[in-house]
Amino acid sequence: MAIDNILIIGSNGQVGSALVHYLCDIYGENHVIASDLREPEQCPCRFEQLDVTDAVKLAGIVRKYKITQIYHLAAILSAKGENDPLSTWDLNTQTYFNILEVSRAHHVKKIFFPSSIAVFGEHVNREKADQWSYLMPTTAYGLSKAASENWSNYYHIRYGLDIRSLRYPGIISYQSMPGGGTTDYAVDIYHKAVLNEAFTCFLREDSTLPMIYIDDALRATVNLMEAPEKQISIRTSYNLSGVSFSPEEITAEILKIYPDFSVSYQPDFRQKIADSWPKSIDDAMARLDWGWNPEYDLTKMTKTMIEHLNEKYQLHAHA
Ligand code: AKB
Repeated sequence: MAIDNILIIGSNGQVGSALVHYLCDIYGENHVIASDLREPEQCPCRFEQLDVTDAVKLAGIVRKYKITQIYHLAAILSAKGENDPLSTWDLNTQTYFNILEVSRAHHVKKIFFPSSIAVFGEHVNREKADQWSYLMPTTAYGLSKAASENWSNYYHIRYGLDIRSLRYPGIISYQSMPGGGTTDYAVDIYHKAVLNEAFTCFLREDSTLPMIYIDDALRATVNLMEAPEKQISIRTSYNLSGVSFSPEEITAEILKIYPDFSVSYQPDFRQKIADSWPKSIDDAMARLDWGWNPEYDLTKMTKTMIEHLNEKYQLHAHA
């Protein structure tokens, strides 16, 4: 059986920079092409400079490498998106339409589209958002994700494109820093702890949000993409759950390792975004359809993050 050729769009971002390595390990570096606006310092596979608003260039890359799968990870996130809502909508939706149309024209077999907990808003069960919740997002980012979920379903029904999607919670990773999100505090806090610096949190101490550790997020993504087509019953996007916690809970966990760590709270405009999102989400459909089960709780994630960041900062210090 021929091995797929996979294009990752947005390979320098928080998920992309970890996914490149994960996919190279599975499919081999000759079958993975990374792409982003700028060339990274290091990349385990071939890299193509790509601004995905340029559909012609995207089509050229798809033809050149006979791409059969696309992972689309380029987007403006929730907090940054509020600086310029219309440009956020334009960029997030236009890039997706380019990918859908190029895939249709060039027979790309599978597409991964990352949606987000940002699709939820008013009229949702905040304690545990159901898969089939009414979607009334309050950010431009959330609006673009909710609309794109429905476009995914449309392209599947109308053109038979095999698009698979997850509603990612906030992703916690050590490989690179997230940028422009409301859940970013939960990555930054670990860096500050390891660097022995005080942390000022832009959310209130009791703001519980759904999060997921990067290893679980990568495993979920590739398990979904690898699942037999007949097991995929949702063509908008699957709720995906990892672990839910608040700033005071993550702080308590870090204090077990760094007892002198100090955190203060200065909620800003991001608090309102966090308040519009559910505390946890019900991922029963992902469990049922393709066997999803997270492996990281808050304690395991904290230990692992701190180990990786210590390693990373020591390497930098000795470089
Ligand atoms: C954000 O905070 O905007 C993202 C997300 C939850 O999609 N991390």
